[in-house]
Amino acid sequence: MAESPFYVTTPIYYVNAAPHLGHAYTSIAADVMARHHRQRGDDVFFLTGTDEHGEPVALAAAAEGVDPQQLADRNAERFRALMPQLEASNDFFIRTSDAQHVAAVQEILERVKANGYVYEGTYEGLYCPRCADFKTAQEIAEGNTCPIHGIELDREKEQNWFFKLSAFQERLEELFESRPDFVQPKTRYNEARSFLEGGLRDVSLSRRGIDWGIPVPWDPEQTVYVWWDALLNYYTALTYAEPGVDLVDRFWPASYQLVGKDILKFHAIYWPALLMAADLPVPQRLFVHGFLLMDGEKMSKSLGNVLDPFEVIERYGADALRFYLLRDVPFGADGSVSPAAFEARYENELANEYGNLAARTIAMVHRYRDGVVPAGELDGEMAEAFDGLPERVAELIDGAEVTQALEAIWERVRRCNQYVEERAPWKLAADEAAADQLDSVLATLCEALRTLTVLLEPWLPASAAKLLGALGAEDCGYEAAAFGSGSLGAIEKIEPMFPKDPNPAS
Ligand code: ME8
Repeated sequence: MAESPFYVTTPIYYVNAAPHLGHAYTSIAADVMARHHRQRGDDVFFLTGTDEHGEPVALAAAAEGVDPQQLADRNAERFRALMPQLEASNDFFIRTSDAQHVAAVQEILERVKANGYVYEGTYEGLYCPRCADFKTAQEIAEGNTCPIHGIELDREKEQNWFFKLSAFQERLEELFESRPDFVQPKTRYNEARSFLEGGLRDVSLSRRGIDWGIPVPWDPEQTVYVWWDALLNYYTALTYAEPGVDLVDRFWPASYQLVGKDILKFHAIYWPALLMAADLPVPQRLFVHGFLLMDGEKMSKSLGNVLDPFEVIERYGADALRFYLLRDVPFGADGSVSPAAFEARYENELANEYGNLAARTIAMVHRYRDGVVPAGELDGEMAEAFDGLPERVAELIDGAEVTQALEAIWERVRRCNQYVEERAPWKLAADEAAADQLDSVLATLCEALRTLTVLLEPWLPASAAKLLGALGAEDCGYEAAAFGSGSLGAIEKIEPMFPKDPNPAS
C-alpha cells in the first residue's frame, strides 16, 4: 500500500481533575488507529493533550484555593503520564497553555476578524459553566438545567465579541450534503444535521468576566472563549510539535478526529465553521463515540463515579484494559463497564482463548518437535478461514470500526482453538505414521498465531511484542499479516501472557 498521511486526534482533556477511564477510552481508540496505520506504512501523526483555559478549570482551581496555572500544571502531568501507561503512541502532547499555541490562536482569530466574521455584541442566555457552553433552546433540560451535568444553568448577560456562526449556515449544509461521512456514525451525522436545520445563531468569541484564558489580541480586557481556543489545538499543534518544522502541509486536514458524543456540536458545527472563517480546510472525518457508563450513568469527574485507569493498569497491564474497553463497549455506542465484565473478558477471552492458544501451540512445538516449527504444509481450510482477514481489518479501521475489526480477528482466534480440538495433535503424536499430518497442524497453528498477533498489535501492543519475539517473527508490518507469508524456525517458551491472578498484591 502506498504511504499516505494519517492524522488522528483525541479531544484535549480538561485539567480540572485527574484522568478517568472515559479519557483512556478515546485515547486507546485513537492509538489503535494510529498503530494500525503505522503497520500499513502510512505517515502517521497522533495528537492528544490538555485543555487548560476557561471556566471549568478556573472554577476547579478556585474551589481548591490554587492558581489555575498550578492546577493545570499538576493535572496536565497526570494526563501526559497516562499516555505511556496506556501504551498510547501519541506523537505529541499539546497543552493549550503552551506559548506557541497561544500565539497561533491569536493570529488565526485576527484573520477571522479581518475576514469579517467578528463583531461586538451582547450575549444573553443560559450557560453551563461545566460544559462552558451557551445552550440553545433544544439543549436545555427541565427547570433550566444542563442535560449533561444536571446543574442549574446560569443566566448570563455579557458584552463581548461574537463569531458570525450564522454566516456559515449554507456552507455547512453543503458540507454535510456533499460529504455524508464527514460525521460518523450515521446517527451522529443526523444529530448534527438536525442541529444545523434548527438554524445557526452567532456565538460568543470572547468572555469578559473570565481572566483565565488567551487575551483577545485586539481587546486584551477579554479572553478567547475556551472552545475556540481548544478546538484550534488540532491545527496549532502542527505548527510547533517538531521544533523548526511546519507539519501543517503534511498533515492538515486531519484524517480522523475522535470525540465523545458530549462535544458533538462543537466539533461538527463550530469547528468547521471556524476553519472556513480562517480560510482553512475542514477535517476529513469526525467519529463520535458513546459514553462508558457505570451503574447506568455517564462516568465523569463531576458525577464522582470514576473508575481509575491507573489502578486497572497496575494490576492487569495496559493491554487488558485496551482490549476490554474496545471489545466490551462497541465503538460508537454507549456501554456499561464494570469490574465483573472486565474480569470475565480477561479470563474467558484473553487468558483462555488467545493466551491459551499461544501457550498450547508453543508447548506442542516443544514437546513434539524440539522447539522448532516444522516445515509442514499449511492447512487449506485454515488458509481459507484467514483469507482476506488483513484486508477486512484495514477496511474496518478505515471506518474507525475498532470494535468490529477486533471481532473479525477474534473469530479467527476461536477458529484456531477449534482447529486444535478437531485435529487433536496429541493423538497424531502418538501415531508415527501421522508425522506429516502433525507437522502440518503445528505449522498451521504457528502461522495462524503469528498472523493473528500481527493483526492484534494495535490492540495488544505489549503482548504482541512479547509473543512475536518468542516466535522469532519481529516483522509486525501489515504485509506480514498475510497467512502463509511467514517462515518460522526455533521458537521460545514464554510465561503465561494473561496470568490468572496478576499482581495480586496491588
Ligand atoms: O470536553 N465515556 O474535555 P473533557 C466515554 N476539554 N468517553 C468519555 C467519558 C465517558 N464517560 N467521559 C469523557 C472536554 N470521555 C473538552 C474537549 S476538545 C477541543 C475540548 C472522553 O475532559 C470523550 O472523548 O470533559 C469526551 O468527549 C472527552 O473525554 C471529554 O473530556
